[in-house]
Amino acid sequence: MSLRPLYMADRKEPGRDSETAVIAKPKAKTERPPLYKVLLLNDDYTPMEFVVHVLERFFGLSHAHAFELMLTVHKKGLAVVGVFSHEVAETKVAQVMDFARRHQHPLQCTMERE
Ligand code: TYC
Repeated sequence: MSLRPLYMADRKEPGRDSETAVIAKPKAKTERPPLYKVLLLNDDYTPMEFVVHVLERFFGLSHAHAFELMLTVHKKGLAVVGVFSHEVAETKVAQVMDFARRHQHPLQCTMERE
């Protein structure tokens, strides 16, 4: 014969109510999806102003930041111009490559896993 009050009759753990119950913390194992670097490559023919425009238009950079990054690519051969999810990186690369092709510039843009 139970001595517990009637309001606890259905509870599995005597003495624990909903305010004091210990709940096992779920293990935080939600993995973040990989990120991808979008790289712009230097070449000898694409006009500097065109590259600056690309960086402003497709990567949302200010004119000053776009100019600085264009110069980095020009001097170093390549630079990371952004880091995105796989889908967004693919879209950026396709937009840049299509825009360059339509303007008949040999500008190259690629992506690689971070
Ligand atoms: N090297 C080009 C020039 O002298 C400019 C340039 C910069 C081209 C960056 C491509 O990704 C590039 N006109």
